[in-house]
Amino acid sequence: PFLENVIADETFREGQAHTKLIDSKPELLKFKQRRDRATKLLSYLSDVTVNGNATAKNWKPESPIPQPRVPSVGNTDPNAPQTKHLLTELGPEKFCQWILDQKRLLITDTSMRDAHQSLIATRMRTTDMLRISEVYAKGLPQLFSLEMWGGATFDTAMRFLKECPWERLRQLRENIPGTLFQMLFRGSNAVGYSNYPDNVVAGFVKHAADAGMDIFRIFDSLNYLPNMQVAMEVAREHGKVLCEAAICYTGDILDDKRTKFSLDYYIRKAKELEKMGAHILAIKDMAGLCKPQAAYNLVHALKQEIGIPIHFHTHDTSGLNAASVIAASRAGVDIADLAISSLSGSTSQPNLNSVCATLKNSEQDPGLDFDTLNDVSDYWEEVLAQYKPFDSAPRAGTAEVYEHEMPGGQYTNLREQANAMGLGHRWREIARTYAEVNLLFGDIVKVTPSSKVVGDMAMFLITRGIKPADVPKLKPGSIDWPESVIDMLAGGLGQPDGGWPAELQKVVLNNKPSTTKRPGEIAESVDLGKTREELSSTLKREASTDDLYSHLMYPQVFADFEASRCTYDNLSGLPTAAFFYGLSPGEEIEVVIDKGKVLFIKLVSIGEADDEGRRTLFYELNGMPRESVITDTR
Ligand code: 3PY
Ligand code: ZN
Repeated sequence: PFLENVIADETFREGQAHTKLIDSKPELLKFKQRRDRATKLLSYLSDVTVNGNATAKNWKPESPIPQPRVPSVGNTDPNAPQTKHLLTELGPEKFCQWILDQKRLLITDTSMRDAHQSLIATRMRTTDMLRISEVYAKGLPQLFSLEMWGGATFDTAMRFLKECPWERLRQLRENIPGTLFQMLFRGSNAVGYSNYPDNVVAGFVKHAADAGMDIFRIFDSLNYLPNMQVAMEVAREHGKVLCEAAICYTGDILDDKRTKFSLDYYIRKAKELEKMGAHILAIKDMAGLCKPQAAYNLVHALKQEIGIPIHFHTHDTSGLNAASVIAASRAGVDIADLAISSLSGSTSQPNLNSVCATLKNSEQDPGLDFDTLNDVSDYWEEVLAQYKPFDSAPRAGTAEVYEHEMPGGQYTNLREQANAMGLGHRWREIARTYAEVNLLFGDIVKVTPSSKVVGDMAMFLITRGIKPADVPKLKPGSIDWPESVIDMLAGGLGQPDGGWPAELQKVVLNNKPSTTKRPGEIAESVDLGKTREELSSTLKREASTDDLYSHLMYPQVFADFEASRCTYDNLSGLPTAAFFYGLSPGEEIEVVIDKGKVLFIKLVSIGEADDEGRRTLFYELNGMPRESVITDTR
């Protein structure tokens, strides 16, 4: 074990070992702890190698997938003013004036959040982000921000990747100190799917800001603005971060018959958000419904009505939303969300590289370096190859989105769910039912979590052969409706404009209580001190603030994550292919276990199963033979 430590040491590996190495690095003698970690890692690798990974559908590549190649940092511009430094220097108000003063279109790269949420079910692992972080930090200093946290990444990190979301945030912050970080925050639903008490929402925002978050894009899934107030106030009053409040775009402002979501509706919401203290307004077009002319009209009108910068977010589900970004830019939008080429298109954001190329030689040229953009795209393409079982986004754009209005992040999930239930061949019908359920609910904004409720109801009705239009005629109490539908119609997510349809409420609620009050007003505060004490006693260690908020958001997911950490330790340094698919005999990987500490693991061979199904796997760990036994449960 001592030799394993020496071999894993960076100084030794760089050939600078000398006889005083041990004197200067007493930690080399801490081999017991390291040995434990290595044993746990081998035990994870053995399990996934022999039994597969159920969350990756037990898919195996035909041949080992190599680690994606990291490009060298190319053309850096040390004089480019980096946004994080500017925000620190100027403070939020003056920084917003700086944004307004820029002629160029400022760009947010969504590759590390919405792009992978919308293309590969939010499965991108921290190591794939960290390995390219230096190229972002030094090669793309002109980026306005990186959206790299929040939305579905918080629970997915723990649930499927066995990673701590807070560690991801801190590690990326350390590696990318100059570019603003941005997160998606679901207002009173925080990073969850239901309402949380006000003090939990407030504490979460404060803790994320302390951990390195800069821009909080806050929205409500029904555009019910009172649900956004608490988070907005904390972000606003923090003093060092930006409160970006979003209007969620749905419907079509170009369609005179769709009167509920008219241009006036969005202007009214935007003005209210400006009054509530937003530093920036986001247009959150989560389904990609904002057609180019609509984007132009909307931005043009908003620019006359509000004084704060405007940030445009869309998805490319229709295949033509890059045109909407260009149109928004022509109308004077300040910032736009885009994804690097290989992670763009379809249910993800439009293509960052191509939009930049289109704007070159115009006043709006974002000024990013094309060689670096192409290098980063090559890197993400190789990263994507590791996530094949999760890659289910449609290959080409589809106009069907204007009918169903599903958010980009939900489309692939619902399609997967339909496939898993053997209903894949009835997709068009499911999409149509989703649209009809929206009308049944009174034509609402559909974004997490309201979109999930529409999806739950659509699947529920399809599997029972009930037509959405027939629901209001059913007898109250005759059907056990999905919990999420009952909660939403009882007011648990807040109120849509115009309220919930009364007939439908009667059928679904069947005399269960409902409210039109803001849900956070009713939810009791959590005693944070007491919760922390209880958590510490469950964990049998001091619960950190990270632990506290992970637990408050997702108690069971956090408990399972903690159990995985106890069994296997921290798995986030494993290369992605090894994490999902295990190793093939002869394959060797490098595992970063701490900064500057690498383990070299080679799988030599897999032994035959004994009578009880146990197999011994033979490894070399930093050149030394090691064995690990696992029960074959296939
Ligand atoms: C989320 O809430 O995760 C979303 O991406 C909504 O668009
Ligand atoms: Zn989105």
